Amino acid sequence: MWQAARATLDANWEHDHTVPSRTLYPHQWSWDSAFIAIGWAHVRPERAWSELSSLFDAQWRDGRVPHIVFNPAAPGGAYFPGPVFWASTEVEGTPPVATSGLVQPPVHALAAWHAYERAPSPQARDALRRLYPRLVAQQRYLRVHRDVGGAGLAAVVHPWESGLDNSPAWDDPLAAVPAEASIMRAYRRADIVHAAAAHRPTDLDYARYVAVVTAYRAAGYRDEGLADRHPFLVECPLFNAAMGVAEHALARIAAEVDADPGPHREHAARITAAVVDRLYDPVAGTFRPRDLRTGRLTPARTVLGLAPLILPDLPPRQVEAVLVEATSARFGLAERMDRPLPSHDRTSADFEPLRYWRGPSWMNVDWLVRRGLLAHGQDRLAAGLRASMIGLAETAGCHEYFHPETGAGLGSAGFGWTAALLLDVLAD
Ligand code: 9WN
Repeated sequence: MWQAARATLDANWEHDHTVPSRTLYPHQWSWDSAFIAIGWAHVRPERAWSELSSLFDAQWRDGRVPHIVFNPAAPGGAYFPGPVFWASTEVEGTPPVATSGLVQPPVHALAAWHAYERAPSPQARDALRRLYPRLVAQQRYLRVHRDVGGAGLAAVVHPWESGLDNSPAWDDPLAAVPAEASIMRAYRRADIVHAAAAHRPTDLDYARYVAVVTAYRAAGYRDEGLADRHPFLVECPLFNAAMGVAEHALARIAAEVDADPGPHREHAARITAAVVDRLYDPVAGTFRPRDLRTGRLTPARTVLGLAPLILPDLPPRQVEAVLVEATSARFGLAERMDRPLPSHDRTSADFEPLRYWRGPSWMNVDWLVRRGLLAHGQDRLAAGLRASMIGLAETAGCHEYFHPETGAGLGSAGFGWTAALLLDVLAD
């Protein structure tokens, strides 16, 4: 399994970064690169640092790290929406390379710290030192420009920014975005050439994705005034938990590169308090996204609700609640798991075992939840999840996602973060 995972990373390596998939995703993706760097640290540490530094070379002047960095050598039409659609190079303060204008969950500081811990060396410390100010700028962008709700959390402006694109968590806020599936006739989706349409978001989802990007792009991807004009604004528990845990990781990195960890600890404490205050639903006993357009928590109970467990300073009451939710029939976490951890409540009527983030199991979410369990001393549950992760790759290989009942491989084969995080749990 180690060799197969390593071969997958090697096959996806592209001069200075790793593509998530040779077929579906032939460019560089932001949170993929973070997870992938952790895997490279086990086998070729210099690639871990190349992975992260090539991504941050595309950081915008305002600090945002784009969710896609386009490879100019990839054929046009290889991915929709491509560089022409985003038109990033027409915007001031952007790098010469074409990128998207959105971000993804800020798991990079956490990944940089894990990569460093797994393969510390003077070269790795130098790489960490160079990365540190860029990670700080990434956090500042989110804290300053994206605090649309004014409570210390970052809002995501598009479902793609959550990384869990078509999660049922976004159904309500997306339904308010005016769009017709028929507008997709004007475009050519590349994803359904490479993956079964039943495993992917629908045309209506895509019509809304396009409408939300179009609104942001028309405003030059500026964040001032988002509250008054933007059709999709949500505070996501996973995104904000990642932002909080990034500050914990930055405090450690700062200590290693002779910077001051103090401000990072303060930011971390503030973010954790805001996640609890804004996104915890005491009635349901789980975390839910807050739709800033309505002011309400969104109704679906998805795996996003478990993500705040990665915050090491999450109060005991919320830790307990997340454990109850995770071990319930909805998610089935156990010391011996009989099925994989699903991305959506498997007892819910809209659970779809084949469709992307509406049911299937994903290795990066498993990895985050496992880190959270370890952070809160839940070693036996963490071991159960680890065994489940290894079992998935053992039966199905390094697939993009997995059937949440049978464990069958879904989406793209040869998927980067599956291989990388498999290496990490095998090594642990
Ligand atoms: C849109 C690359 C990315 C992941 C996301 C996943 C999927 C893209 C898509 O693939 O999103 O960003 O085209 O579906 O949802 O989490 O980073 O692997």
